[in-house]
This record gives sequence, structure tokens and C-alpha cells, in this order.
Amino acid sequence: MDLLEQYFNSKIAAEEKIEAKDWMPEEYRKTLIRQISQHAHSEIVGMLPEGNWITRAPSLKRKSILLAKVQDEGGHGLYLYCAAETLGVSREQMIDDLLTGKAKYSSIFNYPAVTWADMGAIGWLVDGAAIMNQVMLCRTSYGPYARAMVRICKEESFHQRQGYDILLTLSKGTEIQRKMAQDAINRWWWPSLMMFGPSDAESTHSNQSMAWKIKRATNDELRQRFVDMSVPQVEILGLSLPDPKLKWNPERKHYDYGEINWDEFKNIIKGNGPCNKNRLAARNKAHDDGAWVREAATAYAYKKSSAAKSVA
Ligand code: FAQ
Repeated sequence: MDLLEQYFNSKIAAEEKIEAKDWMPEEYRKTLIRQISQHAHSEIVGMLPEGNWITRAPSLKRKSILLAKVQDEGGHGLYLYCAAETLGVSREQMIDDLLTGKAKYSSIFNYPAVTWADMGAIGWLVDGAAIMNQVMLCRTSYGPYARAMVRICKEESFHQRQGYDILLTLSKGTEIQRKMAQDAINRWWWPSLMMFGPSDAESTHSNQSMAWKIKRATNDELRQRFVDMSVPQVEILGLSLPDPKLKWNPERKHYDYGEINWDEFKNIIKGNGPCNKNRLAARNKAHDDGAWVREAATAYAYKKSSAAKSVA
């Protein structure tokens, strides 16, 4: 092991952050580019299921809250693309990988949001799962990623509360509203558990990412924490989680839960989920429709820099 690698390892061991200009192993760089860009893509594609409901929100107040939430997700995507750029990958390359279907994004965003109650379930469960995963990332070893996560987590907490508030309102409403809330929870619960990734035994990257302190907890540990957190919350709603095997285990001091449908997860990751094609088509259309904005901004920047040069 050469001196540079020894120094890198000693920084990781001492809980010091690795910064953009520091030497790092090529595999560490590649792992971060993969994870951060997938994370950024998830935020951007994640705007679509909720964005679809902005025009149909049931009141002006709900509409403004949802609009702010969806904008926040766009902002998260942009911080994360910036964090990934510090590792030497270009924004164009990352976007191209997303638009051509080469890059992954979170499986969860390939499910449809079919009723207003889904806005509640997404906020409560999807943002809740995202926070569970992202709180540990505030302590990730790469400085720019860790710092981006601090702000993102603060915003995600508001997102989770707004989702829970939607479900709480529906749960106190008419019988039809309660049913709508329960139906949304039934549809989003299992896909939310899949967000944490494959089981530890199946996870390709966990061991190395834990050793480098990119990940600070394993997929199964985070999934268990999420289950344990969700059970008392669903009880307050007076609703239930769709898992007959969910049961407190006094020895483990955790809830046991049923088997995740990993075939469904793998199928979605391969691009065959209910909305994969639709999501990519929407992102490609937005990219094409926005071409004139990018061209105008580039032309303006060029004009400004040539004007500055001629003055000089
Ligand atoms: N979906 O070895 P592992 C949000 C892939 S943000 C699709 O365990 P790793 C906010 C994985 O990439 C949600 N693919 O991988 C919001 C790998 O494939 P590869 C996103 C998945 O990286 C809310 C392969 O399986 N959050 O929701 C998934 O160590 C509401 C093997 O897996 C982040 O991205 C999946 N669920 O652990 C926005 C957080 N799981 O790359 C809008 C940062 C795994 O070898 C509305 N990411 N894969 O081809 C992470 O913490 C990690 O990357 C994990 C996966 C935990 C997701």
C-alpha cells in the first residue's frame, strides 16, 4: 500500500472528511459517482408522481405545500449533481445516462400515484424511508456529499410531516376518505421497504461502502429502523400496515416483518415496472423542451464573457 492510500485510510479511520481535491482510490471515486448520481436522478424523477397532483390538490393550502415540496426535490437533485461533479464527472454525462436508461434511480418512483391519498403515503412513507437512509449520509466520508445531505434532511423532515398530515386529515374524515388513506398505505408500504435496497446478503456494494464509511448502516439495518418507526405512527392514524407477519419480537426488541417480493424489485430495476417507460419518456420530453433555455443561457454567458474580454 503506498503512502497516499495509507493517508487516505488514516483519514477515514479518524472520521475526517475526504474533500474533492484529496487523493482517493479510483474505486472510492467511482462508487461515490454511482451513488450520488443515482441519488440525484431519484430526486429529479421523484418529482413526477407528486408533480402530477399539483393541479388536482384539494385546496389552495395543500397546493402551495405540495408545490414547495416538489420544488425542494428538484433542488435536492441539483445539489447532488453538484456534489457528484466535484468528483470529475460532467452534468451532461450524468443526465445522458439517466435519459438513455443507463443509470439507475430509486425503484419507488416507478409506481403510479393514483389518488390524493398517495400524496400522503408518499410524504409519510417514501420521504420517511429517504430520511432514514439520508440521516446516516450526513456522516458519510465524502465532504461535499455529507454537507449536501444536512440541508436535504431538514427539508425531507418537512416533507414527511406534510405527508403524515394529509393522512391524518383523511383518517379523521369520512369512511371513503379513511378507505382511500388505507388503500394508499397498502400500495406504498412494500415498495417503500424496497427503497433500502437488496438484503445485506444480496447487496453488492455494502461491505466496501461500509469500510469506506460512505454508508454508515446496512440496507437491512435501516429497513428495520424504518419498520420500527412506522408501526407506532400508523397506530396513531388508526390505520394498519399491510403485513400479517408484522409482530413485536421481545427478544430482538424489533418488529418482525414479512418477506419482501424481491422478484418485483428486480423486475422494476430492470426497467419493467408499471411506470418505468412513462417516467423516462417524461424526463426526455422535459429535457428536449428545455433545450432552448440551455442554448439561450450558453449564448448569454458567451456574449457576456466576450464583452468582458473586449473591455479588458
Ligand atoms: N432502486 O449493493 P446495493 C428520495 C441497486 S431519494 C433502484 O445495496 P448500494 C427523496 C444499486 O444501485 C431516494 N436500484 O447498492 C424523494 C445497485 O446497482 P448498481 C433515493 C437500487 O448503492 C422522496 C444494486 O441495486 N435515495 O426518495 C435500489 O450500496 C419523495 C445493488 O444494491 C438514495 O439514492 C433501489 N431501491 O445501496 C424524492 C440514497 N436499491 O449501482 C422525491 C443514496 C439498490 O450496482 C419524492 N443511496 N439498488 O447497478 C444509497 O444509500 C444506496 O445507493 C442504496 C443502495 C441504499 C439505495
